[in-house]
Amino acid sequence: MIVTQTTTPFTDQKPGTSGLRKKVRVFQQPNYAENFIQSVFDVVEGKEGATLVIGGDGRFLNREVIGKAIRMAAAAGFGRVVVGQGGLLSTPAASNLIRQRGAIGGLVLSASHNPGGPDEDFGIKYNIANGGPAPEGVTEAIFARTGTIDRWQASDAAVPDLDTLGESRVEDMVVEVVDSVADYAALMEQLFDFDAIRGAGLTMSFDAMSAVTGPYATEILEKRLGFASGTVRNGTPLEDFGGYHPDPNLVHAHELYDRMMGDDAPDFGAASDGDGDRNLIIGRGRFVTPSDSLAMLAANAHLAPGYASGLKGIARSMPTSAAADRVADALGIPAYETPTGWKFFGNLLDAGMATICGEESAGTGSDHVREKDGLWAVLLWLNILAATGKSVDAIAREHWARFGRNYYARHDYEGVESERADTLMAELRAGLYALPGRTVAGLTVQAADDFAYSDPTDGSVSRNQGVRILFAGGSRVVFRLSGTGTSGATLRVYLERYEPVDGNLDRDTGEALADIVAAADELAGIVRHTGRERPDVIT
Ligand code: VG1
Ligand code: CO
Repeated sequence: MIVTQTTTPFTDQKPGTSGLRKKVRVFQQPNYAENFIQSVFDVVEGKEGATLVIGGDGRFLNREVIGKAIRMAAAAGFGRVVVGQGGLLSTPAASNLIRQRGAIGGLVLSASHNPGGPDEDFGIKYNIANGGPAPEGVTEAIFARTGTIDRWQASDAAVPDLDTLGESRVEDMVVEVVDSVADYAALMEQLFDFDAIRGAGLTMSFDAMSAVTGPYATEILEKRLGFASGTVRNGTPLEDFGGYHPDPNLVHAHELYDRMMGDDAPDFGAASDGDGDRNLIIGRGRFVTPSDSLAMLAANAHLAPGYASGLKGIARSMPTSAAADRVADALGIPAYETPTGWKFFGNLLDAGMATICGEESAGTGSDHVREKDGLWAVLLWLNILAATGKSVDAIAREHWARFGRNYYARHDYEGVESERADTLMAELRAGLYALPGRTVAGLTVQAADDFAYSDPTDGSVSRNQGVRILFAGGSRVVFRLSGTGTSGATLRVYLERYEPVDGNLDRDTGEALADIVAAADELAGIVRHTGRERPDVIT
Protein backbone atom coordinates (compact mmCIF):
# COMPACT_ATOMS: atom_id res chain seq x y z
CA MET A 1 0.00 0.00 0.00
CA ILE A 2 1.18 3.55 -0.74
CA VAL A 3 1.26 5.68 2.39
CA THR A 4 1.28 9.48 2.36
CA GLN A 5 3.12 11.27 5.14
CA THR A 6 2.71 14.99 5.79
CA THR A 7 5.88 16.98 6.32
CA THR A 8 7.29 20.51 6.52
CA PRO A 9 10.28 21.91 4.61
CA PHE A 10 13.88 22.01 5.85
CA THR A 11 15.58 25.21 4.78
CA ASP A 12 19.08 23.74 4.39
CA GLN A 13 18.66 21.25 1.56
CA LYS A 14 20.58 23.16 -1.10
CA PRO A 15 22.86 20.79 -3.05
CA GLY A 16 26.52 21.87 -3.08
CA THR A 17 29.38 21.07 -5.46
CA SER A 18 28.31 17.44 -5.53
CA GLY A 19 24.85 16.82 -4.08
CA LEU A 20 23.43 17.33 -0.61
CA ARG A 21 26.02 16.59 2.10
CA LYS A 22 25.29 16.83 5.80
CA LYS A 23 26.21 15.20 9.07
CA VAL A 24 24.61 11.79 9.56
CA ARG A 25 22.70 13.23 12.54
CA VAL A 26 21.10 15.79 10.24
CA PHE A 27 19.98 13.05 7.85
CA GLN A 28 18.62 11.09 10.82
CA GLN A 29 16.02 13.74 11.63
CA PRO A 30 12.52 12.49 10.88
CA ASN A 31 11.55 13.27 7.26
CA TYR A 32 14.95 14.76 6.35
CA ALA A 33 16.10 12.18 3.79
CA GLU A 34 12.52 11.58 2.65
CA ASN A 35 11.92 15.29 1.99
CA PHE A 36 14.99 15.50 -0.21
CA ILE A 37 14.31 12.28 -2.11
CA GLN A 38 10.67 13.25 -2.67
CA SER A 39 11.82 16.67 -3.92
CA VAL A 40 14.08 14.92 -6.43
CA PHE A 41 11.25 12.64 -7.57
CA ASP A 42 8.84 15.58 -7.83
CA VAL A 43 11.24 17.31 -10.20
CA VAL A 44 11.98 14.27 -12.42
CA GLU A 45 9.70 14.27 -15.44
CA GLY A 46 8.69 11.04 -17.18
CA LYS A 47 9.38 8.74 -14.24
CA GLU A 48 6.22 6.68 -14.77
CA GLY A 49 7.48 3.18 -15.64
CA ALA A 50 11.08 4.41 -15.97
CA THR A 51 14.23 2.82 -14.55
CA LEU A 52 16.12 4.35 -11.63
CA VAL A 53 19.59 3.28 -10.50
CA ILE A 54 20.37 3.38 -6.77
CA GLY A 55 23.67 2.72 -5.04
CA GLY A 56 26.11 4.18 -2.59
CA ASP A 57 29.59 4.01 -1.17
CA GLY A 58 28.59 1.80 1.75
CA ARG A 59 29.03 4.37 4.47
CA PHE A 60 26.94 4.47 7.65
CA LEU A 61 23.23 5.01 6.75
CA ASN A 62 23.70 3.68 3.19
CA ARG A 63 21.38 0.69 3.52
CA GLU A 64 18.78 2.53 5.53
CA VAL A 65 18.43 5.35 3.01
CA ILE A 66 18.48 2.93 0.07
CA GLY A 67 15.55 1.14 1.69
CA LYS A 68 13.65 4.42 2.00
CA ALA A 69 14.49 5.39 -1.57
CA ILE A 70 13.25 2.07 -2.96
CA ARG A 71 9.92 2.29 -1.14
CA MET A 72 9.51 5.92 -2.22
CA ALA A 73 10.44 5.11 -5.83
CA ALA A 74 7.66 2.53 -5.89
CA ALA A 75 5.21 5.19 -4.73
CA ALA A 76 6.50 7.68 -7.30
CA GLY A 77 5.66 5.32 -10.16
CA PHE A 78 9.08 4.13 -11.33
CA GLY A 79 8.88 0.83 -13.19
CA ARG A 80 12.21 -0.59 -12.10
CA VAL A 81 14.97 0.13 -9.63
CA VAL A 82 18.45 -1.26 -10.35
CA VAL A 83 20.49 -1.45 -7.16
CA GLY A 84 24.04 -2.67 -6.55
CA GLN A 85 24.45 -5.79 -4.41
CA GLY A 86 24.62 -4.87 -0.73
CA GLY A 87 23.63 -1.33 -1.79
CA LEU A 88 27.14 -0.75 -3.16
CA LEU A 89 27.95 1.09 -6.36
CA SER A 90 30.98 3.24 -6.94
CA THR A 91 30.06 6.62 -8.41
CA PRO A 92 31.54 5.79 -11.85
CA ALA A 93 29.86 2.36 -11.81
CA ALA A 94 26.52 4.03 -11.02
CA SER A 95 27.07 6.41 -13.92
CA ASN A 96 27.82 3.47 -16.21
CA LEU A 97 24.71 1.56 -15.09
CA ILE A 98 22.46 4.56 -15.69
CA ARG A 99 23.77 4.76 -19.25
CA GLN A 100 23.79 1.03 -19.97
CA ARG A 101 20.32 0.44 -18.63
CA GLY A 102 18.78 3.49 -20.27
CA ALA A 103 17.71 4.68 -16.83
CA ILE A 104 16.05 8.05 -16.38
CA GLY A 105 18.58 8.80 -13.64
CA GLY A 106 20.05 7.58 -10.41
CA LEU A 107 20.51 8.28 -6.73
CA VAL A 108 24.14 8.13 -5.65
CA LEU A 109 24.44 7.98 -1.87
CA SER A 110 27.83 9.28 -0.86
CA ALA A 111 29.75 12.01 0.85
CA SER A 112 32.77 10.93 -1.18
CA HIS A 113 36.07 11.84 0.48
CA ASN A 114 34.40 13.01 3.71
CA PRO A 115 34.69 10.66 6.71
CA GLY A 116 31.83 8.29 7.56
CA GLY A 117 30.17 6.90 10.68
CA PRO A 118 27.40 7.97 13.09
CA ASP A 119 29.10 11.32 13.85
CA GLU A 120 30.39 11.98 10.36
CA ASP A 121 29.00 12.68 6.91
CA PHE A 122 26.37 11.37 4.51
CA GLY A 123 25.18 12.59 1.14
CA ILE A 124 22.61 12.16 -1.62
CA LYS A 125 23.20 13.16 -5.22
CA TYR A 126 20.88 12.89 -8.19
CA ASN A 127 22.32 11.96 -11.58
CA ILE A 128 20.45 12.47 -14.84
CA ALA A 129 19.95 10.15 -17.82
CA ASN A 130 23.40 10.80 -19.32
CA GLY A 131 24.84 9.28 -16.11
CA GLY A 132 26.24 12.57 -14.84
CA PRO A 133 25.47 14.76 -11.84
CA ALA A 134 22.37 16.89 -12.32
CA PRO A 135 23.29 20.27 -13.81
CA GLU A 136 22.59 23.48 -11.91
CA GLY A 137 19.16 24.02 -13.48
CA VAL A 138 18.01 20.69 -12.03
CA THR A 139 19.65 21.10 -8.62
CA GLU A 140 18.04 24.53 -8.35
CA ALA A 141 14.62 23.05 -9.15
CA ILE A 142 15.19 20.34 -6.51
CA PHE A 143 16.18 22.96 -3.95
CA ALA A 144 13.12 25.05 -4.79
CA ARG A 145 10.94 22.00 -4.26
CA THR A 146 12.50 21.29 -0.83
CA GLY A 147 11.22 24.73 0.20
CA THR A 148 7.56 23.97 -0.49
CA ILE A 149 7.24 20.25 0.12
CA ASP A 150 4.33 19.23 2.34
CA ARG A 151 4.11 15.44 1.89
CA TRP A 152 6.09 12.42 0.84
CA GLN A 153 4.90 9.01 -0.27
CA ALA A 154 6.24 5.51 0.14
CA SER A 155 5.15 1.92 -0.14
CA ASP A 156 4.73 0.26 3.25
CA ALA A 157 6.03 -3.05 1.83
CA ALA A 158 9.21 -4.66 3.12
CA VAL A 159 12.47 -3.72 1.40
CA PRO A 160 13.80 -6.65 -0.64
CA ASP A 161 17.00 -8.43 0.39
CA LEU A 162 19.78 -6.34 -1.15
CA ASP A 163 22.43 -9.04 -0.73
CA THR A 164 20.89 -11.57 -3.10
CA LEU A 165 21.14 -11.02 -6.85
CA GLY A 166 17.90 -11.13 -8.81
CA GLU A 167 14.50 -9.54 -9.17
CA SER A 168 11.64 -8.97 -6.76
CA ARG A 169 8.79 -6.47 -6.49
CA VAL A 170 7.72 -3.58 -4.32
CA GLU A 171 4.14 -2.74 -5.32
CA ASP A 172 4.24 -2.79 -9.16
CA MET A 173 7.90 -1.81 -9.34
CA VAL A 174 10.64 -4.36 -10.10
CA VAL A 175 13.68 -4.22 -7.82
CA GLU A 176 16.71 -5.73 -9.53
CA VAL A 177 19.81 -6.39 -7.43
CA VAL A 178 22.85 -6.54 -9.72
CA ASP A 179 26.52 -7.42 -9.30
CA SER A 180 28.15 -4.10 -8.35
CA VAL A 181 31.34 -4.77 -10.31
CA ALA A 182 30.57 -6.86 -13.44
CA ASP A 183 29.33 -4.23 -15.93
CA TYR A 184 31.97 -1.73 -14.87
CA ALA A 185 34.80 -4.26 -15.19
CA ALA A 186 33.55 -5.22 -18.67
CA LEU A 187 33.66 -1.55 -19.72
CA MET A 188 37.26 -1.25 -18.50
CA GLU A 189 38.22 -4.34 -20.55
CA GLN A 190 36.88 -2.58 -23.64
CA LEU A 191 38.90 0.58 -23.07
CA PHE A 192 42.26 -0.84 -22.03
CA ASP A 193 44.68 -3.48 -23.24
CA PHE A 194 44.45 -5.94 -20.36
CA ASP A 195 46.80 -8.42 -22.10
CA ALA A 196 49.54 -5.83 -22.44
CA ILE A 197 49.17 -4.75 -18.80
CA ARG A 198 49.18 -8.38 -17.68
CA GLY A 199 52.30 -9.10 -19.73
CA ALA A 200 54.29 -6.06 -18.63
CA GLY A 201 55.49 -7.56 -15.37
CA LEU A 202 54.63 -4.44 -13.38
CA THR A 203 54.24 -4.38 -9.61
CA MET A 204 51.81 -2.10 -7.85
CA SER A 205 50.14 -1.13 -4.60
CA PHE A 206 46.55 0.11 -4.47
CA ASP A 207 44.99 1.62 -1.35
CA ALA A 208 41.19 1.36 -1.46
CA MET A 209 41.01 3.24 1.87
CA SER A 210 38.36 0.83 3.23
CA ALA A 211 35.93 2.40 0.79
CA VAL A 212 33.82 1.28 -2.16
CA THR A 213 36.64 0.67 -4.68
CA GLY A 214 37.89 -2.41 -2.80
CA PRO A 215 35.73 -4.98 -4.62
CA TYR A 216 36.30 -3.28 -7.99
CA ALA A 217 40.07 -3.10 -7.55
CA THR A 218 40.32 -6.67 -6.30
CA GLU A 219 38.35 -8.02 -9.27
CA ILE A 220 40.12 -5.92 -11.91
CA LEU A 221 43.69 -5.62 -10.60
CA GLU A 222 44.18 -8.92 -8.81
CA LYS A 223 41.77 -11.29 -10.59
CA ARG A 224 41.71 -10.01 -14.19
CA LEU A 225 45.14 -8.36 -14.48
CA GLY A 226 46.99 -10.85 -12.32
CA PHE A 227 48.65 -8.46 -9.88
CA ALA A 228 49.82 -10.32 -6.77
CA SER A 229 47.26 -10.93 -4.08
CA GLY A 230 47.70 -8.23 -1.45
CA THR A 231 48.20 -5.57 -4.15
CA VAL A 232 44.86 -4.11 -3.02
CA ARG A 233 45.09 -2.85 0.54
CA ASN A 234 42.19 -1.85 2.77
CA GLY A 235 39.97 -3.56 0.20
CA THR A 236 36.91 -4.26 2.35
CA PRO A 237 34.35 -1.42 2.38
CA LEU A 238 33.65 -0.31 5.97
CA GLU A 239 30.82 1.91 7.19
CA ASP A 240 33.29 4.27 8.84
CA PHE A 241 36.27 3.69 6.51
CA GLY A 242 38.17 2.38 9.52
CA GLY A 243 37.89 5.79 11.16
CA TYR A 244 39.97 7.54 8.48
CA HIS A 245 39.24 10.13 5.80
CA PRO A 246 38.86 8.22 2.52
CA ASP A 247 40.58 11.11 0.75
CA PRO A 248 43.42 10.04 -1.54
CA ASN A 249 45.91 12.84 -0.96
CA LEU A 250 49.37 13.07 0.54
CA VAL A 251 47.96 13.67 4.02
CA HIS A 252 45.37 10.90 4.23
CA ALA A 253 47.16 8.39 1.99
CA HIS A 254 50.59 9.02 3.50
CA GLU A 255 51.20 5.31 4.07
CA LEU A 256 51.06 4.74 0.33
CA TYR A 257 53.29 7.75 -0.22
CA ASP A 258 55.89 6.45 2.24
CA ARG A 259 55.81 3.02 0.59
CA MET A 260 56.31 4.55 -2.87
CA MET A 261 59.26 6.63 -1.70
CA GLY A 262 60.90 3.65 0.04
CA ASP A 263 63.66 1.40 -1.25
CA ASP A 264 61.39 -1.53 -2.03
CA ALA A 265 58.64 0.51 -3.67
CA PRO A 266 56.63 -1.20 -6.41
CA ASP A 267 56.55 0.36 -9.90
CA PHE A 268 53.21 2.04 -9.41
CA GLY A 269 51.04 3.20 -6.50
CA ALA A 270 47.48 4.49 -6.44
CA ALA A 271 44.56 5.16 -4.13
CA SER A 272 40.93 6.14 -4.51
CA ASP A 273 38.33 7.89 -2.38
CA GLY A 274 35.12 6.95 -0.55
CA ASP A 275 32.98 6.61 -3.66
CA GLY A 276 35.70 5.58 -6.11
CA ASP A 277 35.73 8.60 -8.39
CA ARG A 278 39.07 10.09 -7.31
CA ASN A 279 42.58 8.81 -7.87
CA LEU A 280 46.00 9.45 -6.41
CA ILE A 281 48.94 8.48 -8.61
CA ILE A 282 52.44 7.89 -7.26
CA GLY A 283 55.18 6.19 -9.25
CA ARG A 284 58.25 4.73 -7.58
CA GLY A 285 59.92 7.83 -6.12
CA ARG A 286 57.62 10.21 -8.04
CA PHE A 287 54.37 11.81 -6.90
CA VAL A 288 52.31 13.09 -9.83
CA THR A 289 50.04 16.03 -9.04
CA PRO A 290 46.48 15.45 -10.24
CA SER A 291 46.79 18.39 -12.65
CA ASP A 292 49.94 16.88 -14.13
CA SER A 293 48.32 13.45 -14.25
CA LEU A 294 45.48 14.90 -16.35
CA ALA A 295 47.99 16.41 -18.77
CA MET A 296 50.13 13.27 -18.97
CA LEU A 297 47.13 10.99 -19.46
CA ALA A 298 45.82 13.25 -22.21
CA ALA A 299 49.21 13.34 -23.94
CA ASN A 300 49.49 9.54 -23.91
CA ALA A 301 45.86 8.38 -24.07
CA HIS A 302 46.19 7.27 -27.71
CA LEU A 303 48.30 4.34 -26.44
CA ALA A 304 45.15 2.75 -24.98
CA PRO A 305 42.72 1.02 -27.37
CA GLY A 306 39.72 3.08 -26.22
CA TYR A 307 41.44 6.33 -27.22
CA ALA A 308 43.52 5.14 -30.18
CA SER A 309 41.68 7.44 -32.56
CA GLY A 310 42.64 10.53 -30.55
CA LEU A 311 40.88 13.04 -28.33
CA LYS A 312 38.23 15.58 -29.33
CA GLY A 313 39.11 18.05 -26.64
CA ILE A 314 40.33 18.38 -23.06
CA ALA A 315 38.38 20.06 -20.27
CA ARG A 316 39.63 21.07 -16.83
CA SER A 317 38.14 22.94 -13.92
CA MET A 318 39.37 26.50 -13.50
CA PRO A 319 41.54 25.90 -10.40
CA THR A 320 43.24 22.94 -12.12
CA SER A 321 46.68 23.84 -13.50
CA ALA A 322 47.04 24.84 -17.13
CA ALA A 323 49.32 21.85 -17.87
CA ALA A 324 46.52 20.14 -19.81
CA ASP A 325 45.99 23.25 -21.97
CA ARG A 326 49.52 22.91 -23.34
CA VAL A 327 48.80 19.31 -24.33
CA ALA A 328 45.57 20.34 -26.05
CA ASP A 329 47.51 23.01 -27.89
CA ALA A 330 50.14 20.51 -29.06
CA LEU A 331 47.43 18.07 -30.16
CA GLY A 332 45.57 20.83 -31.99
CA ILE A 333 42.36 20.22 -30.06
CA PRO A 334 40.27 22.62 -27.95
CA ALA A 335 40.82 23.14 -24.21
CA TYR A 336 37.89 24.10 -21.96
CA GLU A 337 37.94 25.73 -18.53
CA THR A 338 34.87 25.04 -16.37
CA PRO A 339 33.84 25.76 -12.77
CA THR A 340 34.69 23.25 -10.04
CA GLY A 341 32.53 20.12 -10.00
CA TRP A 342 32.00 17.31 -12.50
CA LYS A 343 28.49 18.48 -13.39
CA PHE A 344 30.01 21.13 -15.64
CA PHE A 345 31.73 18.57 -17.88
CA GLY A 346 28.55 16.66 -18.79
CA ASN A 347 27.40 18.94 -21.59
CA LEU A 348 30.86 19.07 -23.20
CA LEU A 349 31.09 15.27 -23.12
CA ASP A 350 27.54 14.83 -24.43
CA ALA A 351 28.24 17.25 -27.28
CA GLY A 352 31.40 15.36 -28.27
CA MET A 353 33.49 18.48 -27.63
CA ALA A 354 35.76 16.92 -24.99
CA THR A 355 37.01 13.36 -24.47
CA ILE A 356 39.10 13.69 -21.29
CA CYS A 357 38.32 15.89 -18.28
CA GLY A 358 40.00 16.51 -14.97
CA GLU A 359 40.17 18.43 -11.73
CA GLU A 360 43.06 19.29 -9.44
CA SER A 361 41.22 17.48 -6.64
CA ALA A 362 42.34 14.08 -7.97
CA GLY A 363 39.46 13.62 -10.39
CA THR A 364 40.07 12.43 -13.93
CA GLY A 365 37.74 10.78 -16.39
CA SER A 366 36.55 10.54 -19.95
CA ASP A 367 33.47 10.19 -22.11
CA HIS A 368 33.10 6.50 -21.13
CA VAL A 369 30.85 7.62 -18.25
CA ARG A 370 29.73 11.02 -16.94
CA GLU A 371 31.55 10.98 -13.61
CA LYS A 372 35.19 11.12 -12.73
CA ASP A 373 36.61 7.65 -12.39
CA GLY A 374 39.43 6.63 -10.07
CA LEU A 375 40.13 3.12 -11.38
CA TRP A 376 39.88 4.34 -14.97
CA ALA A 377 42.79 6.72 -14.33
CA VAL A 378 44.77 3.91 -12.70
CA LEU A 379 44.17 1.61 -15.67
CA LEU A 380 45.04 4.29 -18.22
CA TRP A 381 48.32 4.89 -16.38
CA LEU A 382 49.01 1.14 -16.31
CA ASN A 383 48.21 0.88 -20.03
CA ILE A 384 50.63 3.73 -20.76
CA LEU A 385 53.37 2.17 -18.61
CA ALA A 386 52.86 -1.18 -20.35
CA ALA A 387 52.84 0.33 -23.85
CA THR A 388 55.94 2.49 -23.34
CA GLY A 389 57.94 0.31 -20.98
CA LYS A 390 58.83 3.54 -19.13
CA SER A 391 58.57 4.40 -15.46
CA VAL A 392 56.18 7.04 -14.09
CA ASP A 393 59.20 9.20 -13.28
CA ALA A 394 60.51 8.97 -16.86
CA ILE A 395 57.12 9.82 -18.32
CA ALA A 396 56.83 12.84 -16.00
CA ARG A 397 60.32 14.13 -16.78
CA GLU A 398 59.87 13.71 -20.53
CA HIS A 399 56.52 15.46 -20.31
CA TRP A 400 58.01 18.49 -18.56
CA ALA A 401 60.93 18.57 -20.96
CA ARG A 402 58.43 18.85 -23.79
CA PHE A 403 55.73 21.10 -22.31
CA GLY A 404 57.36 22.85 -19.35
CA ARG A 405 56.24 22.27 -15.77
CA ASN A 406 53.34 23.74 -13.83
CA TYR A 407 54.44 23.61 -10.19
CA TYR A 408 51.22 23.32 -8.26
CA ALA A 409 49.77 22.96 -4.77
CA ARG A 410 46.46 23.52 -2.98
CA HIS A 411 46.35 24.85 0.56
CA ASP A 412 43.17 24.11 2.52
CA TYR A 413 42.13 25.98 5.67
CA GLU A 414 39.44 23.78 7.18
CA GLY A 415 36.76 24.47 9.75
CA VAL A 416 37.03 28.25 9.43
CA GLU A 417 34.11 30.18 10.90
CA SER A 418 31.76 30.76 7.96
CA GLU A 419 31.41 34.47 8.66
CA ARG A 420 35.16 35.02 8.66
CA ALA A 421 35.60 33.05 5.43
CA ASP A 422 32.79 35.02 3.78
CA THR A 423 34.39 38.30 4.87
CA LEU A 424 37.72 37.24 3.42
CA MET A 425 36.14 36.43 0.06
CA ALA A 426 34.00 39.60 0.07
CA GLU A 427 37.03 41.84 0.74
CA LEU A 428 39.01 40.05 -1.92
CA ARG A 429 36.23 40.47 -4.48
CA ALA A 430 35.74 44.13 -3.61
CA GLY A 431 39.44 44.88 -4.16
CA LEU A 432 39.91 42.99 -7.43
CA TYR A 433 39.46 45.99 -9.72
CA ALA A 434 42.47 47.74 -8.15
CA LEU A 435 44.90 44.82 -8.40
CA PRO A 436 46.17 44.81 -12.00
CA GLY A 437 49.59 46.49 -12.17
CA ARG A 438 50.22 46.15 -8.42
CA THR A 439 53.31 44.30 -7.22
CA VAL A 440 52.77 41.86 -4.36
CA ALA A 441 55.59 39.84 -2.77
CA GLY A 442 57.70 40.61 -5.82
CA LEU A 443 55.03 39.44 -8.29
CA THR A 444 53.19 41.78 -10.63
CA VAL A 445 49.45 41.27 -10.96
CA GLN A 446 48.45 41.06 -14.60
CA ALA A 447 44.75 40.35 -14.26
CA ALA A 448 42.24 39.57 -11.52
CA ASP A 449 38.64 38.44 -11.78
CA ASP A 450 35.83 36.38 -10.31
CA PHE A 451 35.48 33.40 -12.63
CA ALA A 452 32.23 33.12 -14.56
CA TYR A 453 31.49 30.28 -16.97
CA SER A 454 29.29 30.37 -19.96
CA ASP A 455 28.45 26.86 -21.12
CA PRO A 456 29.18 26.73 -24.87
CA THR A 457 26.47 24.11 -25.47
CA ASP A 458 23.45 25.75 -23.86
CA GLY A 459 24.60 29.27 -22.99
CA SER A 460 23.88 28.86 -19.27
CA VAL A 461 26.04 31.13 -17.12
CA SER A 462 27.51 30.30 -13.70
CA ARG A 463 29.00 33.22 -11.78
CA ASN A 464 31.14 33.65 -8.65
CA GLN A 465 33.07 30.44 -9.25
CA GLY A 466 36.32 31.54 -7.61
CA VAL A 467 38.64 34.52 -7.53
CA ARG A 468 41.69 34.19 -9.75
CA ILE A 469 44.71 36.43 -9.74
CA LEU A 470 47.16 36.06 -12.60
CA PHE A 471 50.74 37.27 -12.30
CA ALA A 472 53.07 38.29 -15.09
CA GLY A 473 54.95 35.19 -16.32
CA GLY A 474 52.07 32.72 -15.99
CA SER A 475 51.90 32.18 -12.22
CA ARG A 476 48.57 32.52 -10.44
CA VAL A 477 46.63 32.08 -7.25
CA VAL A 478 42.96 31.11 -7.01
CA PHE A 479 40.70 31.46 -3.96
CA ARG A 480 37.35 29.77 -3.41
CA LEU A 481 35.27 28.27 -0.65
CA SER A 482 34.52 24.56 -0.66
CA GLY A 483 31.01 23.42 -1.51
CA THR A 484 31.27 19.91 -0.09
CA GLY A 485 31.94 20.48 3.62
CA THR A 486 29.44 19.86 6.40
CA SER A 487 30.67 22.17 9.15
CA GLY A 488 32.11 25.68 8.97
CA ALA A 489 33.91 26.78 5.82
CA THR A 490 36.97 25.46 4.02
CA LEU A 491 39.07 28.04 2.22
CA ARG A 492 40.91 26.57 -0.75
CA VAL A 493 43.94 28.43 -2.08
CA TYR A 494 45.29 27.08 -5.37
CA LEU A 495 48.88 28.01 -6.25
CA GLU A 496 50.56 27.60 -9.59
CA ARG A 497 53.87 28.60 -11.20
CA TYR A 498 54.73 27.83 -14.79
CA GLU A 499 58.33 26.97 -15.54
CA PRO A 500 59.13 26.86 -19.25
CA VAL A 501 61.07 24.07 -20.93
CA ASP A 502 64.39 25.90 -20.57
CA GLY A 503 63.76 26.70 -16.88
CA ASN A 504 64.47 24.66 -13.74
CA LEU A 505 62.21 21.62 -14.04
CA ASP A 506 63.52 19.86 -10.95
CA ARG A 507 62.70 22.15 -8.07
CA ASP A 508 61.05 21.35 -4.79
CA THR A 509 57.38 22.34 -5.19
CA GLY A 510 57.16 24.18 -1.86
CA GLU A 511 60.18 26.25 -2.68
CA ALA A 512 59.00 26.94 -6.24
CA LEU A 513 55.70 28.29 -4.88
CA ALA A 514 57.02 30.21 -1.85
CA ASP A 515 56.62 33.70 -3.33
CA ILE A 516 53.10 32.90 -4.56
CA VAL A 517 52.17 31.68 -1.07
CA ALA A 518 53.41 34.97 0.35
CA ALA A 519 51.50 36.93 -2.29
CA ALA A 520 48.33 34.95 -1.55
CA ASP A 521 48.43 35.90 2.11
CA GLU A 522 49.13 39.52 1.35
CA LEU A 523 46.30 39.70 -1.18
CA ALA A 524 43.64 37.90 0.88
CA GLY A 525 44.79 38.47 4.45
CA ILE A 526 44.51 34.76 5.20
CA VAL A 527 46.25 34.94 8.57
CA ARG A 528 44.37 38.11 9.53
CA HIS A 529 40.94 36.70 8.63
CA THR A 530 41.31 33.07 9.69
CA GLY A 531 43.78 33.39 12.52
CA ARG A 532 45.64 30.46 10.97
CA GLU A 533 49.39 30.62 10.45
CA ARG A 534 49.42 27.69 8.06
CA PRO A 535 47.00 25.46 6.11
CA ASP A 536 45.53 22.27 7.57
CA VAL A 537 46.08 20.26 4.41
CA ILE A 538 48.51 20.75 1.54
CA THR A 539 47.89 18.64 -1.55
C1 VG1 B 1 35.58 19.24 -4.07
C2 VG1 B 1 36.64 19.37 -5.15
C3 VG1 B 1 35.99 19.30 -6.52
C4 VG1 B 1 35.20 17.99 -6.64
C5 VG1 B 1 34.21 17.89 -5.50
C6 VG1 B 1 33.49 16.55 -5.48
O1 VG1 B 1 34.68 20.31 -4.15
O2 VG1 B 1 37.35 20.58 -5.01
O3 VG1 B 1 36.98 19.40 -7.51
O4 VG1 B 1 34.51 17.93 -7.85
O5 VG1 B 1 34.89 18.02 -4.25
O6 VG1 B 1 34.39 15.50 -5.42
P1 VG1 B 1 34.76 21.58 -3.17
O7 VG1 B 1 33.56 22.41 -3.48
O8 VG1 B 1 34.80 21.06 -1.78
O9 VG1 B 1 36.06 22.25 -3.51
V1 VG1 B 1 33.91 14.06 -4.67
O10 VG1 B 1 35.06 12.93 -5.05
O11 VG1 B 1 33.90 14.67 -3.05
O12 VG1 B 1 32.38 13.77 -5.13
CO1 CO C 1 34.45 11.14 -4.67
